Amino acid sequence: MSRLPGQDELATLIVGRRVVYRAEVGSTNDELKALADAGEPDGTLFLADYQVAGRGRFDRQWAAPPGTSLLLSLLFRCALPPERVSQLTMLCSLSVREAIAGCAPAGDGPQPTEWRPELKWPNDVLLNGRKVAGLLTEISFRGSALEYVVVGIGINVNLDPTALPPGLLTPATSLLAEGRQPVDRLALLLRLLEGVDRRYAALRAGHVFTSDWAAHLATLGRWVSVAEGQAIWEGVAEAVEDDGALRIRGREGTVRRVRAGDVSVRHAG
Ligand code: BT5
Repeated sequence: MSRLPGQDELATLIVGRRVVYRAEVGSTNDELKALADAGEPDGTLFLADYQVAGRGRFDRQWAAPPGTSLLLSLLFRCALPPERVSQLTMLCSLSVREAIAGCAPAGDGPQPTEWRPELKWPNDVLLNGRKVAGLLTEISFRGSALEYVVVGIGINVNLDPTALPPGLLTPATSLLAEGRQPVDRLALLLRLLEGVDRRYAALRAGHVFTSDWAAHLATLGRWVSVAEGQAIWEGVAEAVEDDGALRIRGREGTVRRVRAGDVSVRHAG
């Protein structure tokens, strides 16, 4: 980052009030978990310009050439029952999609360009059908109680998607590729932190984000195929539940709840 968010320009109560920046790290999630174990406060933001070991789910790689992306992790310490942790992922991905929507270029015609990013269960953000961001939520327990949650967020901002490794799970894009002009990463970060802070306050006041999240989910109502470990479930994605599970109704009417997995949308039913 050319500079970090100044506390005077950040209109948040908790999220990003403390910022730790390193130009290059292994993974921002790993760095923030180590800091959390040492007592960092609720809302701490860990930011990097390059990760040599950026991770997705199931230890997959998250790739981003240096200085092209937003690579960050947020620390949440709140008394949530473990089955509600997905609400933190939901509120963060809703904030990512809102922040991205606010980056649409002005356009040269009378109509401004409109971006409608969508969510892909369980943790992707899509722009024009391609993956523009991914989230990785990790939880630490003390005994059976939640100690803290780290939500890692990677957003493809000014990168050339063709520079990413071949064979990605979902075709990728970036804000630069879609808008054909660079996006100010600091402005995007400030918008993101403000959205997360506002929604985090609502969560602590008892708000549930499931219906808002479901409203932006590209997957609902479509015929999907979900890989869960070695198993593959096919059916219509009917609903998401408060714990983040996807409910799928199979051809023979059986209903299955899938908690973690990879979904691909199929055209045929
Ligand atoms: C994710 O996992 O999408 C979660 C990504 C989270 C990354 C952030 S960056 C900051 C923080 N620190 C970390 O170490 N991680 C978090 P998953 O759904 O498992 O998708 C991973 C897959 O996405 C990979 O196997 C690739 O196929 C693909 N991929 C890798 N880099 C990508 C990119 N820049 N854009 C789009 N797809 C990518």
